[in-house]
Amino acid sequence: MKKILVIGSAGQIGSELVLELRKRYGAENVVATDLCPNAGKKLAENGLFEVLNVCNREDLKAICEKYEIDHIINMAAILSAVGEKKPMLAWDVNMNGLINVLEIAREMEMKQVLIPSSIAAFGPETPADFTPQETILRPTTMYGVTKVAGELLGDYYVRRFGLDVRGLRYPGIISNETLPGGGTTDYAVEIYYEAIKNKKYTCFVKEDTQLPMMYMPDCLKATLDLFEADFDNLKHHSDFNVGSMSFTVKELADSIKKYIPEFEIDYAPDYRQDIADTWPNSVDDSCARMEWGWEPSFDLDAMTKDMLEAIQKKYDKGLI
Ligand code: AKB
Repeated sequence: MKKILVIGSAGQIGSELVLELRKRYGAENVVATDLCPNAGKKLAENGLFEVLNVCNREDLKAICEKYEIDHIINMAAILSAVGEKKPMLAWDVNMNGLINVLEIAREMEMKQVLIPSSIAAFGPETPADFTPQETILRPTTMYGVTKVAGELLGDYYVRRFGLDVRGLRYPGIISNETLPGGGTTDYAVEIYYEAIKNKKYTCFVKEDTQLPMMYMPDCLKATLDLFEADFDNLKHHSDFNVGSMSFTVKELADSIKKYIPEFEIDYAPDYRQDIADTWPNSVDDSCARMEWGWEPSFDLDAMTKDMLEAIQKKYDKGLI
């Protein structure tokens, strides 16, 4: 059985991914780690949990040895918006954390490392519509710089050391369990919470801003489908485009109005508009479809219905 370490497991994706991995591989085979002991409380209740700063190579190695880890999924990252406020922190966590993971995996001859990339790897010179898999990668954010470097490093470890490294370029991820923290696409989650609580939302990007997005069930599916894919079928490794849906903020607000007709939105663009303007409108994910059978399930209205029902339940129980 695989012995899996998930780093940054209390974050938006990690918190749900760990639970799904534990269902598939057994709680005793999935070790969740996070910087923040409190954030990991829920994960510690139903399985193994360790406090870990990915920048501390000795601690990371000790945990890998203790649990005889042979697969690492590294979700620890500083996202785009916080990364622009604290570029050195973004470099430290995203690059030094990553090289620690890759080096320990290489030294311990692990079976696989999965590292997330992002649509932030693209930049203003990248074709914005149906962005190809192979294209111009000249991001203008520190987060984007670390994502491109991470993709290149991952592919380097595959070629140079024969380590199995895989990664996806996540679009904005929308979910109702754990809030995202510090990203440019966070508006697409906040809007649902505000629609339920206050029936109105002030968005930090303009109404015609269009970005690729994905609902969490599809995000988990993409991550696990790639995690479980046969290495021999992969021509790409650390940089798969994965598409699902793509919409403007106005289209998102209109989708919410179908369920909450009184919902109102206004706009106060801030520095995150400049980041969003450098990212694609939509991506071509045909390589992911061909190499490991990627296929998304949710569209905008199906996601909106699900999101609003889930958040309404939390609201009714007094949880938000
Ligand atoms: C962000 O907005 O920074 C992230 C991402 C697209 O990688 N959600």
